[in-house]
Amino acid sequence: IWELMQTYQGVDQKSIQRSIVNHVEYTLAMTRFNFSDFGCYQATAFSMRDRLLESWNDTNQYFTTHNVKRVYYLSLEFLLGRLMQNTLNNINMEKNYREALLDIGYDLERLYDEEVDPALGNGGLGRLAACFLDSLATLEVPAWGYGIRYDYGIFKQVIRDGYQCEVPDFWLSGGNPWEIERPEVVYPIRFYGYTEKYEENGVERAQWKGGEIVMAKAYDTPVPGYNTFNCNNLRLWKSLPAQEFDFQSFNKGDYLSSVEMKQRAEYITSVLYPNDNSQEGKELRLKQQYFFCSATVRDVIRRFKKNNSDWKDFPKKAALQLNDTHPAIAAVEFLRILIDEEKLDWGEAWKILHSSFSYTNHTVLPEALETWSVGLISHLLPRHMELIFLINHYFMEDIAKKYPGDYQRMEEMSIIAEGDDKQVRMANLCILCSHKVNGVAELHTKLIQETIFKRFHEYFPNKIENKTNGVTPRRWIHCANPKLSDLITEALEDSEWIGELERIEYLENFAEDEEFVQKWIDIKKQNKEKLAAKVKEVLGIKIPVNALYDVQIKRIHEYKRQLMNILYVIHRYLTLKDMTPGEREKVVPRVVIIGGKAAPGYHNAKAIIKLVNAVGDIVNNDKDIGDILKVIFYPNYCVSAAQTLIPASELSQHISTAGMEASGTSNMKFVMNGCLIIGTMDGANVEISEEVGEDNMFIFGARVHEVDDIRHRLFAGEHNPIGKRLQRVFDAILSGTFGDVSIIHPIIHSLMDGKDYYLVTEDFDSYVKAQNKVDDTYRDQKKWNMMSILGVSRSAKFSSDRTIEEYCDSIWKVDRIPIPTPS
Ligand code: 26M
Repeated sequence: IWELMQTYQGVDQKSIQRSIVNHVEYTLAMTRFNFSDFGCYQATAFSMRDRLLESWNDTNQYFTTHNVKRVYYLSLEFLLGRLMQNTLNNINMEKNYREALLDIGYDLERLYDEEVDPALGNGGLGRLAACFLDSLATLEVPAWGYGIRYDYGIFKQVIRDGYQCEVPDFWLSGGNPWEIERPEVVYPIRFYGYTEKYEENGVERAQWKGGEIVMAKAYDTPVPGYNTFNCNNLRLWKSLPAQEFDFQSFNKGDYLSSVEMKQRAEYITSVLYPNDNSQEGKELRLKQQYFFCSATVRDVIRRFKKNNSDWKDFPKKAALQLNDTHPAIAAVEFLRILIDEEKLDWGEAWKILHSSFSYTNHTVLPEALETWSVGLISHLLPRHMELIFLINHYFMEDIAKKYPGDYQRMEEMSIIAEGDDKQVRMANLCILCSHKVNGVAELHTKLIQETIFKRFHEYFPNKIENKTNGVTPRRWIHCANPKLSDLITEALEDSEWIGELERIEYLENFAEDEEFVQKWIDIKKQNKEKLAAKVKEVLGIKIPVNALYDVQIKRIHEYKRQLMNILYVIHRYLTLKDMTPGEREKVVPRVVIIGGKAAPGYHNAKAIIKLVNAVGDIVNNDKDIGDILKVIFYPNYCVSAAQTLIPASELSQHISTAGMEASGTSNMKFVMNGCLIIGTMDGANVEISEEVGEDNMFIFGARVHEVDDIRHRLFAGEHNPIGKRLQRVFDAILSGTFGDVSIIHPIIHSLMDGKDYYLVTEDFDSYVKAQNKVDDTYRDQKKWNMMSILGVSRSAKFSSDRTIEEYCDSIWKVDRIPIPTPS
């Protein structure tokens, strides 16, 4: 059989070409004499998938035979980004494919651009899941990602008249060559209905009956690691109508309602909810959550049972990680199956559940903490609601025993928030069901221990711990910035650093090496040129390459303070206008780029986008200003855009109100690409400053411990008078300097009234000072470049490989299992 497979698996030019052309003709049914770039992209992807499947199969077979412990990463979002370049680099075949394609007249880089960006995520949380998959595979950890195969990913952002418009992203329209449909892996999923109780040997169990059945079908995407034969899997579920059920209605003659039922079933996995750090309690969202959790838990149990017969062994074979509370219902589903179907008693079931589940918190924002109404859960998942009440009942008994009479504490710790509209607090449920809970940066973890989860931290002192986020250097240095990657490899004399980022420390020795620094400068310049060309192509605006590229790209949210950024830009513009042409020439030219999507229902975020566009329109067309200041709103920010923007940036903004950004992860990507940071002491910025040194960053603003007091002062009406500079900025906005931006006026007025929850006015002066320091430093290019190189050389901590190693050691207790390379 191995002999027969050589057609596909050869690494020589002819084999690669043969497999591509075969796919053109037999998979795509196109003619081999003339195929488009898109056709060639698809055929090339199929030929790569063939290779991946071989190691995918070997990996899974090996893990099954050796009955190893697996990690299951449950997430409603995986923001993968394009797969072709990453895959080719991970399997070390980029060069072979480039040459093979060139020989038949195709340019590999052009093919990369043919790929749609699979965007099944909102932002940081989804992208983190994708970086984790890459590190898990690279570290040879047996791991599967589980999620939803949405038909529509995050919407495409189009700007009309300066306002955001949302366009559906039907990413599957051209087919998806990376996935494998698994028609044989299907599970029935129940909704609604009722429960029937019965007692068995003194244990109360239930049968969940009636309601509706929807089928879950699996789609697999291979996840290759860097420089290993191991290949993990990402399994995404799609909803389908259940046949048997339809026939019932059909037989009753209710044809139309049977069709409607089918459509309702398919609707479940249609669309990713575009909220980021805010929740709305929509029934369809809860349906998505349960649908995916039930299918996943059943699949995990089926795999366990293939090789094991004793339930007590489950925690030795499976670790389930909940990516925020979104998959929380998986824990209850697992408990339900153990008790009602596997007939375990409560104590046994609870122990197994608790030893195998763990939960990551990604936010302290109150509007993002998930709650579901008891009424909705009872209606949709009646048995789960009963089990949640039971879990809570036993827990409240324990609390009452430990703190007799402390009703306040019981109220705080209860899973159920009492009131007219009783709510289930999903975070409390997750903490109880997990043996470990983690925050995503040191500061964030400390905050959850001391604020939102304070009582839990007192009661379970060893449960809540820190796992600082990380990002994969494969995608974020090696693929996004190939020239920088080559230079690092040249300096370090081999490419091992890509798989072991600790080695990058050695780069420090080159921070003042003139030849090296010159190459460093040239690479940044080339990346800036590439971005400038892109900006010209999408916006028709010419941006100068000799200016400082200042970038803020992330979801638009008030706490991230894009508003403060643009207010400063206006201040800079007004200051330039005051100057004589001679004075203006001495100012450091800047290109300010802001990009990001606003949740469709988030009015204030959308108003900020309008303001940025309006300011750009005026500034970019002002003859007095010319190339000294350009303001760009980069539309439809996404993973592939990030891969162009980050390598071209010189300064990036991470300026959230202290205490509000759990970690941030793009801050790490920017540092790895030689970009300097202007930022607050928030999230992972704190740890970045510890690693690279405070002198190598531009830190400003109120610190976490000051924020509460400042807010109290502001809201007690004791706000400082708005400074002259900021008042002038407000006046310009309100008087129409930037056209009709009335949508932002209410926000400006409340800032002037001191209603400034995010401390924009409070931090403004210190922000201006930091910006001045940026300009001064940029004038000293020698210093700037040294800071840039030092940043990269001290970025090793922020590799997601380090993060994943920590999860493996202290949460999952799993080992690295390299599979034998085929001879
Ligand atoms: C909730 C309800 C309904 C629909 C969607 C949501 C929802 C989706 C995504 C809520 C929050 C979501 O993501 C939050 C998020 O991305 N948090 C970020 O996580 C990153 C990784 O840990 C951190 O670096 C960021 O600081 C944090 O904001």
